Amino acid sequence: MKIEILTLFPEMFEGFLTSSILGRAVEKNLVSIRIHNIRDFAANKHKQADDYPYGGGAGMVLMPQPLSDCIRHVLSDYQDEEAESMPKVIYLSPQGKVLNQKLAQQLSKEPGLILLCGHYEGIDQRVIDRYVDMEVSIGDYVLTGGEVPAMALIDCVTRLIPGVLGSCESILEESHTAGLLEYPQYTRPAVFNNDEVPQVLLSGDHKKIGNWRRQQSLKNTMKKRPDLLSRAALTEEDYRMLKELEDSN
Ligand code: 4FV
Repeated sequence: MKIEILTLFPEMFEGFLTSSILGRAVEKNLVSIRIHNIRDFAANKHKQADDYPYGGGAGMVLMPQPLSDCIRHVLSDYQDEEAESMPKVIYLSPQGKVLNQKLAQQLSKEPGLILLCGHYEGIDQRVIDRYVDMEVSIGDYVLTGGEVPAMALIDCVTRLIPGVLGSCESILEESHTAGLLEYPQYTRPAVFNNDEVPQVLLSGDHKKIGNWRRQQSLKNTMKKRPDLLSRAALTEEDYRMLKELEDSN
């Protein structure tokens, strides 16, 4: 997957693109990421890229010329691509479709993503109307810029690309992958501050461990996110476990 990041603050991505899982994915050429400084495309001699909003109001809006020319520059690298291979232009915005695991899975199948990071009050609407394929939000709150949302989107999308994570199982049982929250995780030592790891996890009995983990997922979801239960793909055994959990409360 090719990812193009358009931002006024390239320095915000230092570290993020070279660390951890994403850093290794880039090293393995599973993901390629380029950062484009919108300010470099400002036509005025002062390299101004934002201005006051028409109609008044607080804050600044990203001007259409620098951002449009930056987008056109990036798109020119894809001019020979077939339509279905063109990267999706995504604007990170509180007005967007809220990012969840299902959307992340959909986006992980795209050949490329062009991520527009607004800042301050956002970007000129004419850029959205002309170039944006999809607005995506990371939640119903307002941030200073789209850079943090872009990092969140890149993280949750790229880890779903085959080969990025060591073991595909780690995706299958994660929170929200199957519509439930994940079970509790433990690691060495088996006893820490007199707190013991559940014995079943030390038993080596994979069937028992699997059943315990499913029960814990259901318990976690029922307690923390009961709204997910109505949308989850549950088996008859799941419903039996849920009934047991409800009866034990
Ligand atoms: C945001 C969000 C967000 C609004 C104006 C940056 C800010 C400026 N982006 N999910 N919530 N963006 O608050 O994606 O463009």
